[in-house]
Formats: sequence, structure tokens, C-alpha cells
Amino acid sequence: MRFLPWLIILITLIGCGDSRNSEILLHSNWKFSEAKTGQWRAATIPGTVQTDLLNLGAIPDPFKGNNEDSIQWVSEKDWTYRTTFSVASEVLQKKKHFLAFQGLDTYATVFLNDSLILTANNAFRSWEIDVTNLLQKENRLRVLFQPVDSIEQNEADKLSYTLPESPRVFSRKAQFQYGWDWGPKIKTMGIWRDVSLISYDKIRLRDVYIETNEINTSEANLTAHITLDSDLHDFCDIVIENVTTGEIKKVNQELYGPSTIYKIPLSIKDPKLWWTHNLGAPFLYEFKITIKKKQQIISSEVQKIGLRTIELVTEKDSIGESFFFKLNGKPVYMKGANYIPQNIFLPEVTQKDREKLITDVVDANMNMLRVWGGGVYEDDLFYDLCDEKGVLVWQDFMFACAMYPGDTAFIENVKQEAIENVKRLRKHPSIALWCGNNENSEGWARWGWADDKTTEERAKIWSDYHAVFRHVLPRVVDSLHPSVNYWESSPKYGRGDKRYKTEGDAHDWWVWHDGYPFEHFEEEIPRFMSEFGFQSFPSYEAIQFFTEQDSIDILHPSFTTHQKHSRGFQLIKEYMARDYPVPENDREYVYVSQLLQAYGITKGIRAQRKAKPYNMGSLYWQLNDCWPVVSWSSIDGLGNWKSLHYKAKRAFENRLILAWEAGEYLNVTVADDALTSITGTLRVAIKDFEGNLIKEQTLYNYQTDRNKNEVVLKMLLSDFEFNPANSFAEITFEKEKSIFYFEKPKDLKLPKQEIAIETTKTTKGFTLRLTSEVLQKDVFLYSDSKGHFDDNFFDLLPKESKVVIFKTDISEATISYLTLNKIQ
Ligand code: BMA
Repeated sequence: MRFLPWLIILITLIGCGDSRNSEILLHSNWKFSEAKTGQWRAATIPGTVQTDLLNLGAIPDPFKGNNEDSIQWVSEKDWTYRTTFSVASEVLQKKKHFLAFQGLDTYATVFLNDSLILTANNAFRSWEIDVTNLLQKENRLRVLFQPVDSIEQNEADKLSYTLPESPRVFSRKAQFQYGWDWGPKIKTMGIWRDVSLISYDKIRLRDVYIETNEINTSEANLTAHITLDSDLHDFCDIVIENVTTGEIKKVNQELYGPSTIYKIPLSIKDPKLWWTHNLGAPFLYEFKITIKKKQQIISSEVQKIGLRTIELVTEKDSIGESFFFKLNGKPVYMKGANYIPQNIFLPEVTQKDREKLITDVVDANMNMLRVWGGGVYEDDLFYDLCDEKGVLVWQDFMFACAMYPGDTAFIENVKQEAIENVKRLRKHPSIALWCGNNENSEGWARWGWADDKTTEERAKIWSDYHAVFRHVLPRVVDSLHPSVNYWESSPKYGRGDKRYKTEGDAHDWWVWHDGYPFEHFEEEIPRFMSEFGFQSFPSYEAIQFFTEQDSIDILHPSFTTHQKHSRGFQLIKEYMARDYPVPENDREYVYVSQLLQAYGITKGIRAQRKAKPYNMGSLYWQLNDCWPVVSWSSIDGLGNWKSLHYKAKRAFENRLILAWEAGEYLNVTVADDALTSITGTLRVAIKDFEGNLIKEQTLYNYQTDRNKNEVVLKMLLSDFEFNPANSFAEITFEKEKSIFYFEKPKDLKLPKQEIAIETTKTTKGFTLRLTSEVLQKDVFLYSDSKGHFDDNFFDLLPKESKVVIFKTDISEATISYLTLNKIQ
């Protein structure tokens, strides 16, 4: 997964006949065939059977139309992959050779030169096989994949009861691929991560982990854990260079045989801490670790580390039990979203895709992502980006919405998976929490899963749950990553439990699944909201993509597979009718669906932030999609920001102006998440939609307080005459501005006037200057040309102008707009 940079150096040096470790990617010459058909065709590694077939035009694009249904046969067949590779004599001369598979999806048998070398059964694990005795100059490598169905059925048949969500629970494979309420059912198969040949002579650098033991203001104490494979009683030099400070530590080490960890103490003077991007700099130290023998470099690796402490504080208090994170000793309010894999075809996700997404996360002022348990433990590159950009990661183990088996083989498999992934991910300062599963315990307690089970069956299923989530996983975390907390399940309690509000994290699905109005978010606020969400349609581009039409047709038959929630369309319409005008026109309907989602979710964010420090986190469901679809995401399957992403960005600002009506008053405060408070002028101006000032009130020398949100300004609304349907409050505090409306969007009397738009072509796209005599609500700029507006879905204030940048590579772009004014 992350071998490439040093691999290039290694390969170039192999020619010199030195004793360096060598690793060669085996990604070439692969062919694949449906078993026994002998029809061999070119394959891409890493990849999947489905994407290989797609590349050949042998199956239709499952993201388009209703093609998803017609490709189901692929995962029901056996498939074989094969390649040949030659090994250069310099490499072949080395004493030890290993074949390494970073990921096989899922039930695979591997043959090298016709000898069986591996039987794999977990897509979340990597495999390394000693092939020293089998490797030749010319080699044949073959990997056979079996469909999951019969294997799962076999396991299911061993039980006298049916596990909830069986049979997917028997396979250690991304669970969302079995179909989810936002994703297609595509059970991929294939060599989904790197495969390589590792060769060495006497010593191999297997792993490096630099652990932070203690940080104080003058010094940080660290331990480098260097894992080496070696012959007994050999010696080598371990050189650790802190590239950032220039300090070098060299140890002449006696070696004790294979897989031995050598611990070397390190320190950093005047340490610079790693912070989330909204609180400081995510500072990283770079270390270079080199293994030398008699002055010859055997292997080297670069690792970046961040110095920080992170703690989940769960303490009994007068209300129940707290749930908040302390970063470097400071309580931090977490703002973000739930992340799912960026593509159902996991190897299709490029580094550019990851970079774009994590940049979008930072741009939206998010400081935490929850990597949800129905996907995968992501590649290191994902966490590298979070490390660099200052985003914390709540990492679920890969279990979601089900009850899992508890036989010895399953538990052992899970244990190895956990050990490997915790060891890999603990290197990243972004990892803030390990969480056992998504909604398994809530499901068991509330979703009727136990209803048809006998007392003995219930006891057995619960004790199996216990074995994985209260025994194996916490023990792995405690032993390998004790500086980060383990949390058994998200949420702690379901919404049927009265402790929902007072203890732990919570998922609010009263809104959406139970049809409660958005105002519910303001009434039932938990200690930490780790999921709450609402669907919207994706961009016009995404709809055009999967309907394969130029027009926008929301009744097109391809929505049968691109709306996975049985009541989805109905719920969107019901909620829309409560708060918004319901347009007849499809383009407008899509637009309002996005406004609606943003309206509801930012209402939730604001209510949760207002409740700080009672509530200390707001992570909405969901950040992204794994294909183009109608879903809860704020960024659609083609990477376009929906209204929610723009509006979440505003609601997640470090300093957020909050206003609400309480009786005859308009109450105002500023929620401040920054580490240092500021003092400034808070001003409320009531204006009509033509911009006439009706009333204003000012508070001078107001100092923000990051620890609590008290009402600091109260405006008596009964003191003056105004029409709430055509007025708004413009509230400013230093650089921040917020607009408050007194009526629901559908009840506003918005004037009908056009916006004047002045467009200038620039090297990177277009600059637009928008002006209007009247208030223009929720201005939505769009273009048929691919691009990104730096701001969108904003309110244009009367007699003000606003500049928006449209970044695009297309030189002739037509830009159009919609506003809520046009729709009423
Ligand atoms: C949440 C998630 C997902 C699901 C979403 C929307 O609870 O954990 O299982 O997609 O609800 O229904």
C-alpha cells in the first residue's frame, strides 16, 4: 500500500549487488478468466473482477441506468487470476523471499509454480508467504477466487438460528457491498491491494512505529519500535534521523532472530504539538530510519509523526456521563461527518480522489471524520492526508448493523485483522478513537432482532457479541495502542433508551426514519451526536450521468436503483411540504431537496453547538457517496458539493453566531471553538427584504467564551413594528455574519427580481459579481461545465454585491442560477 517511494530506490540499487532489502511490485502481465472457461483476458492489479469486465466492455456500467441488476452474476462465479514473472539473478540470489498480498477480496487460494501457498479468508488482512523454496527465475502465480455465497451459506447452516443480517456477517469483507440504503449491491472479488515480492539476505526492516510516551513543554519522550527479521546473533546499525530537527541517533544492535522488536528511546526538545487545523497547525516531525551493516544500507523508511495526546473523557456527571475529546489536554468540540468508501470498487479510488475529499473536509471546517464500520480500514494514504491536514479520525472496526458469529475460527480471524490494522493505523496522529461497531448493540436492543430467538439463542448471540466487542477488540487496542480509547459501539444507546440524551454518543434517526420534524434536533440533544442525517438528490450532473439523459427527469426508471430507501422519495416530499414550496419542475425540485437537507442538518448542527459543553460533537450522516445516488451525503458520487456541504461549512466555522426566538425576544450568542477568545462588537440589524433598516441593537466589547454559550444580546421584538415574512436579522460579529429569518422558508414573501451577474474570464475559470436590489434567498449557481463554485447556496443581501469564483477548465461555460425567490 505504501511501498512505492522506497521501492524505487531499492530496485535501482539492486543492480549494484549490495545487500539491500528488495521489494518488487507484481502488477504486470495479469490475466483473468471465469474458472474452467479458459477464456483469458487482460486484468488490472490491484482491481476487481467487475472492473476488469467493465474495462473490457463485457458488462455494462453498473453506475448507469438499472445495470446494477444485470451484473449480479459476476459475484456468483469462480474466477482465476494468473501472471508470470521473472526474478533477476541479483534478487534470486538473496537468501529469503516472501510473496506479500496487501489485500485479497475475499476467499482466495494462491498457487506459486503450481504449489498451494495460501488460503485467504479476510479482505481486511494482508498475507505474507515464505516462498524461498519455491521461487525460480521464471514463475507462475495463480489466484483463485470463490464466490462468498456458498461459503456463507455453509457457515449459516452450522447454526440452529439465523443471525440478524446473515449471511454477510460470515465474511470479513466490506459489508456495504451487500447493498445498503445508499449503495449498490456489488460483491467485488479480486486482488484489491498491492502484491509484491520481498527479498532479503540476512536482515529485513519489517516495521517501524514511533510511539509518543510523554510530552511536556520542554521535551517529548518517544520510543522507536523497530521490527527486524534477522539471523540469530548478527549485528547491525539502526540509524534514526529526525529530519525535522537534524538530530541523529545511531545504535549498534545485536540481533535476536525473526520478528524481533528493538526499542530505542528518542526525545525531541521544545516539542511542537499536532493540532487539528481549526485550532492550530497539524505539525509533523519527519523521521528517517536506516538499517546498515558494515556501512552498507540494507533498508530505510521514512515516517512522519505528530506529537499530541488524545483522550475520550467519559466521566459520570450530574446529568449522566460525559462524552468529549481532549486534544493536548483541551476539550475540543468535534465537527464533521461520517465517511464511507469513495467507490464501491475500492481499488478505483485514486490519490487525487482522496486529496480532493480531505481538502473538502478541511474547507468545510470539519475537524473529525468517522470512518464508518460498514466500509474498510482505509489505505495509509487516507490517514496520511488526515495527519497532514489536521483532521481527527474516529475509526470504527469493520462491523455494522448486524450480529456476528463467535466460533473460534471467526474470532481468531477477527483478532488477527484487528492486530494488523491497529498496528498499521496507530502510526497516525489523526487516529482519535477505536470503536467496536456501528449500531450492532442498538440493533440487538431495539430492532426486534431477538424476537424470534429462544432464551438460549439470545444468550449465545449476546455472548458472541461480548467475545468480539468486549474482549478481543478492546484487548487489542489496550495492548497495541493504549494511548487511544476504545468505545464499544456507536451509538451507546439507541433512541428508545432514555439514557440516549444523557450518556455517550447518539444517532438521531427520529428525523428521517421516524418522520419527526427538523425541530426535533433542537429538543433532544445528546452528549455527542455521531449520526444524524437527511437525504437529498445529487447534482444535475450525477442525475444526468445515471439516467443517461440531458434533461433532469426525477421520475426516470433508473431511480429504481438510485434511491435505495424504500420511503425515500415520499419522506423528501413530506418534509419539503412542511418547510419549503414544493416545485413542479424537476430542476427546481432537485434544488429544493438540497436546500431542505441543508436546512434540517444545519438546524441540528446549530442546536448541538449551542448546547456546548453539554454536547461536544456533531458528525452528520454522511460525507460522501460510493456512486452517484440519492442519499444523505453532502458531496455526491461525482464529487460535487451539495447545498449541505456549503452550509455545513458555515455552521462549522470556529466562531458561529447563533440566534433564536424566545418568547418576545431574539436571543443571540457566539459559539466559539477557537483556543483564544476575541473581543468585539456584536450587532443585530433588522431589515426588510429591500434592505431598509427597521431596528438595530449593538453590544460593544463582547468577549467570546469557548467553554459556554450564554445569551449575550436580547432584542425585544415586540418593541417595534416589522413583518416577519419579509424581514430578516443581519447579525455581525467581527468578521462573522449570520442571517436569521423569522418564518419558515415557505412562508417568506420573497420579492421576484433578477440578479445582475457580471462575468469575467480568468486563467482558472470565471469570476462572477452578483448584485441585487432585494434579498435573494439561497442563490444556486450552476453550469453544464464541470467546475466548482467557491461559494454557493448563499443569501445575497439587498443592495450588496458578492464575488464568486467558478473554477473550471472549460473556457466557454454557461452559468445559470436559481433562487428560492423564483420558486415561490
Ligand atoms: C445510519 C448508518 C447506515 C445507514 C444510515 C441511513 O445509521 O449507520 O447504516 O445508511 O443510517 O439509514
